[in-house]
Amino acid sequence: MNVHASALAKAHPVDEAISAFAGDVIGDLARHPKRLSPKYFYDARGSELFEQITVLPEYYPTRTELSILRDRGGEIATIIPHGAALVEFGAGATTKVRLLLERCEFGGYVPVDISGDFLNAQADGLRKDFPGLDVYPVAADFTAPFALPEPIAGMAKVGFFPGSTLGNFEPHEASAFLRSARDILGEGAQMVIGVDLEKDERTLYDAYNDAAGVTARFNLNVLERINRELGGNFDLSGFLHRSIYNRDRHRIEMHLISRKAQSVRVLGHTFSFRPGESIHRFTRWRLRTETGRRFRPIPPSHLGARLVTGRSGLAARHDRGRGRNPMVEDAFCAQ
Ligand code: AVI
Repeated sequence: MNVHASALAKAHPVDEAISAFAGDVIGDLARHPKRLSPKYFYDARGSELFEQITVLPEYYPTRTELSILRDRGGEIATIIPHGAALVEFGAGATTKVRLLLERCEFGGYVPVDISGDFLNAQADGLRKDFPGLDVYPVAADFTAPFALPEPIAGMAKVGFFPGSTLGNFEPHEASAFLRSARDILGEGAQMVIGVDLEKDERTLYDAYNDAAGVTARFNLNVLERINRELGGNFDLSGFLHRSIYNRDRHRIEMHLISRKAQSVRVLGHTFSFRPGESIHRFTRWRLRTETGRRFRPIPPSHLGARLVTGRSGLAARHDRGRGRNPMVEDAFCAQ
């Protein structure tokens, strides 16, 4: 049954969100190696810092994807049914979606994001810029099931998941997300997904270790959030941001490294850190072909096949473009 987004918000009171955050942080810091889930990096400050990352000279993904959407957006528009509802998973600053909104006639736009205040500000901006568009923001963790707003119930659905955020999931999480998206959108829905491809190591390294230190501030912000919301006592100067490219696993790993032996308390739990011990922030998987030892982007037609393994219920439909700094937008159809 579909429920309206305001009813959904009532069903997820703030203290429930904080206790999920607390439970995940305590569980993740007790693990070996310690880790923190990417979804908690996007509070209001984290979302602002991430927007600063997207315009850094070293951070190629946003620029690349915008150029694909600009150059090939018309082709994407041809597969989108007239009057469909567009559901964006993790909408953020809604920059990319504007290129689709300009080219397609949507019956409604549903930006879904965990950061409620940021989301509402974005929705207001879109209503001003696209006066004919009905915008139904949903403040939710898009990795878990959520209800779509009632007014879009009768419309065809198109999911939008740009930014290669799929690469921030572990492979089993990526399959689970795709299955969940398929269930939320329903049979016959389309899904447009942006995925980054393997590229030279220097480009990757620089994109996640920017000279201005914004990525470092973004990553350290989660420790500040733990201090503020969970009464933690992280000393931020005791941790250092470092991203490395793990060649064997074809992925960028972001770490917060302890500069010294130290103990941190969060909600009555004590976590000890050795000098040099890291909190694994998250990983960004790149996709590559299995053939040969050289890195090679997956031909887009194979990419679809690869993503559906894990029974996501999404079948590859079309490749819709490839940028100069290899990255693809693929379209899928839910079965
Ligand atoms: C949101 N996600 C796709 C970004 C990425 O490129 O993995 C997150 C990010 N974190 C630091 N830089 C970028």
